[in-house]
Amino acid sequence: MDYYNDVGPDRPLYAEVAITVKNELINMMNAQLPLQQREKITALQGKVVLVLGAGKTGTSIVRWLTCVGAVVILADSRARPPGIARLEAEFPDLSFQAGPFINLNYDDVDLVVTSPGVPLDAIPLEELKQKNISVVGDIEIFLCENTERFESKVLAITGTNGKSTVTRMVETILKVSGADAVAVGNIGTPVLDILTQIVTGERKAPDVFVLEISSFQIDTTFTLDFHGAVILNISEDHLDRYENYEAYIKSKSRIYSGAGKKVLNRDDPLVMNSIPMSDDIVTFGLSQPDSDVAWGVGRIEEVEWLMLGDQKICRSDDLPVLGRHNVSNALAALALSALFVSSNEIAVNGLMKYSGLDHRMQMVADVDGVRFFNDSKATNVGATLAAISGLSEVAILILGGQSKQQNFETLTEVIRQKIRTVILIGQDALIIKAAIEGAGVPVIEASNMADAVHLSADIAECDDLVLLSPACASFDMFDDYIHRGDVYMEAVRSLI
Ligand code: UMA
Ligand code: ADP
Repeated sequence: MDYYNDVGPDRPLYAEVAITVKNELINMMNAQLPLQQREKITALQGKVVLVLGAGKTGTSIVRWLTCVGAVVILADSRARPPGIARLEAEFPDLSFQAGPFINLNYDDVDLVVTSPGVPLDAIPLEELKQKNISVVGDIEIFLCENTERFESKVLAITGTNGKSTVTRMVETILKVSGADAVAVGNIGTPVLDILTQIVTGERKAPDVFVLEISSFQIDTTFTLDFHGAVILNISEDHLDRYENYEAYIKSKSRIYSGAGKKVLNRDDPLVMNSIPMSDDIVTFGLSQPDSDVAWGVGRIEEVEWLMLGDQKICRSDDLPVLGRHNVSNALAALALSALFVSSNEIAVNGLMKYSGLDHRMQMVADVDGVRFFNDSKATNVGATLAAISGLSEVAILILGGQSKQQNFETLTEVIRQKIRTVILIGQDALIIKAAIEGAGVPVIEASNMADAVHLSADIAECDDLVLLSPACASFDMFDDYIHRGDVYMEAVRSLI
């Protein structure tokens, strides 16, 4: 079970419990917040607010609520969650309750604010509905407060893969264009931490919040009214949290429910079918743009260009990132940024300053003509598929870990086309081996990451590329994807 998407060394013990978000639960959440209730969220002085989850988000919620004068109770399923000591030091009077949320006493509670990692079926929604107690996430509070107090613009970015990349690209483009932009949300900076800093005078409200929002966060947000929003792509992930794939798709689609510009991926039929066509839609994709509000690519005299309608924007081989998926990400970032940056030239300047994120197609070293890339953040098949598809050369692929019941056969065709040898690591190596058999390339099992790197160095020929893109969670061997990438890079550097 991996509803932490491979982040954080503190895997929860309660993860053994079967968890699904049923469609009715999301519907119940959607229906429970009529307009008149929203003021409850922004007028919390003296109100009793129960915060579920003592992680990064929970901590930011406690800070915010304390700042606005609410009476805070913090709850966590674990007796001593890792952040609790720091929170107790920061808030000595904090009331903390441990144990299953179903067993908590909600009688005197005015509002429940939950963390994204808490599955909805861990919360007694029916009981809370009867007691007229709303359940919201931190993003809902942030959006309501922002509308009431600051009126900063909000751009929202979701998708199965590429969220952090596009969020940082947009932030960089906007900053270079002179706007005060800040990336927040699922990318790792909880929105309420920034709001607290604004109201305490530590920083001013930015012109634009670039919000990376996960489907878990969308499920507890109701004021989904963004200046612009994009679903980058949809493929199977988090199926341990959703009743089925349809529920996951439905969750993502809600990002378009507001009034702003909707940016859609032409190459992804699930995204294109998620809302009816309308005037406020802009598209992007790896095909020739078919209208003047479409972003795409076009070939002119043997050169591939990123284009808006029939205007050339920049050469794709000038982009500072590797792979076709990153061309798609760059187009999405340009399309969203265009809501604020009037000149394409300035936007391109910004895009060129984006330096890439660690553990995403990160170049590690060139060892005797063999280039090693670290794509440890590829924790699902969709990400690895994109990474391999985007390669123009032959590669050796290091794959494996916890397979999360994904369908690895999806990789067979690209492996056949682009991969010379697959090296498998991790607990589900045999399952993956059976699934990719049809590719007809040699598959070798390695005992650990160092072994995998040494094997790949032995096999590789000059001009080959070695790619760690595991398509799996890492918890069987590592603390998280960052640890996995670091171990890989250390092994690669030891070859030099
Ligand atoms: N907890 C319970 N009971 C439960 C589940 C969790 O008590 O049933 C407690 C845990 O014991 C722990 C706390 O909740 O003390 C953790 O809360 P959390 O899982 O919501 O994690 P946070 O630290 O608050 O981090 C969250 C996001 N995590 C998840 O959605 C799982 C972070 O995204 C995000 O950066 C952060 O808020 C700030 O917004 C990470 C992620 O993996 C990167 N996101 C997934 C993804 O990208 O696919 C959705
Ligand atoms: P997220 O924040 O959605 O997890 P990241 O930008 O951190 O996305 O990238 C995660 C993984 O997905 C990386 O391995 C990266 O190479 C891959 N990836 C990035 N963009 C895309 C895309 N548009 N389509 C498919 N995979 C992608």
